Amino acid sequence: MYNTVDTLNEFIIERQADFPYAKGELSRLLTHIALAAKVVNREVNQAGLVDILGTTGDINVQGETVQKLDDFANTKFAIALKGSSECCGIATEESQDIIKFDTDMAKDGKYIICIDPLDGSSNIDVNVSIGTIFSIYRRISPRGHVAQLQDFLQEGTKQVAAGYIIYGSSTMLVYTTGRGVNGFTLAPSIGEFCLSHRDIQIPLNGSIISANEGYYKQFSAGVRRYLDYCKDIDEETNRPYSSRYIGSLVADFHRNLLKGGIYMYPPTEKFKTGKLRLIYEANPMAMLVEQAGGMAVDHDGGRIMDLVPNDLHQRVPLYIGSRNMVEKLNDFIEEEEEQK
Ligand code: P6P
Repeated sequence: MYNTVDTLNEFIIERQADFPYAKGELSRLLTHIALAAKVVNREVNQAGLVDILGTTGDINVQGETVQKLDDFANTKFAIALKGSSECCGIATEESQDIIKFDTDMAKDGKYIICIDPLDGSSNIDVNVSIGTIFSIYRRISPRGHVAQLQDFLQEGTKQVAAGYIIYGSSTMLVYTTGRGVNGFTLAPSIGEFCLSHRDIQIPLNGSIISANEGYYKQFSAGVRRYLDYCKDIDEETNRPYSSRYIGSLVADFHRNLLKGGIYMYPPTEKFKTGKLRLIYEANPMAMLVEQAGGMAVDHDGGRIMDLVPNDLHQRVPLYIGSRNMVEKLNDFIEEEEEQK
């Protein structure tokens, strides 16, 4: 008797029943995202072999050099989302303004998507895992017309779905529609994402800290004290913790989601409001981590998903991961504030 394999498509259909009023639009959208992920995955895996490495010479809205694979991923996801006819527009890291889809079917689309097509792309040339991050909202502008900016400036609590694809030793798609987090591993032999991590829960405690400690001296006193606390020797609380940081949010987040840990990007001299972008990095990761039992806050200890965006590319400080670790960091930051 062979083991039945839950493919992503089967899982999406099964779970659609959870949403009695769902008519399949979100399911179709997720299916198109998975298709684009397979196309991007093929190129990422061959990046060292075909002329897709290196840069296009363009500079994106972040002032970062656009790697060819960035461009490729951005185009493939935009084509797939436009073709789904369920999405009326996207906000992407690679474009200053929203991209409004103008076909009649797309204009009638119920959803908008915020996407970082290839996060961590500076790691492409050194073969470190990179990822795609996406966040799905219901539009608030009237259907039958092009998307409007306010569709994209909703707080994270309004997300209907969020997820990422990690292009690593294996390629995985991890997503939530607000009923838990599930992970699917791409089986190249059959070209299907298969359920491999059902109902992911992040450990309440962890012993991994992920931060660029090259900026340690630029961090606030509270953050520095937390990092020092993590390095104290205390067997009872399993310290010192391990430091794991590979400069690719999706890869660092994914490891901490499965094993427990905290990812931190505090304010620095260069990024005084943090480096991570709210609508297509922090919010989707915050929805995932909360659905998995974790926590995501900014430097004031406020819930990331409560922040009301005022700009498509707004940056925020991000502390995200195991609940007890995020709360402990928050205590150190609050203590610092009280001493001011
Ligand atoms: P730094 C990649 O550019 C990214 O947005 C995240 O994926 C990653 O965690 C972070 O920036 C790395 O930033 O300043 O440590 O190189």
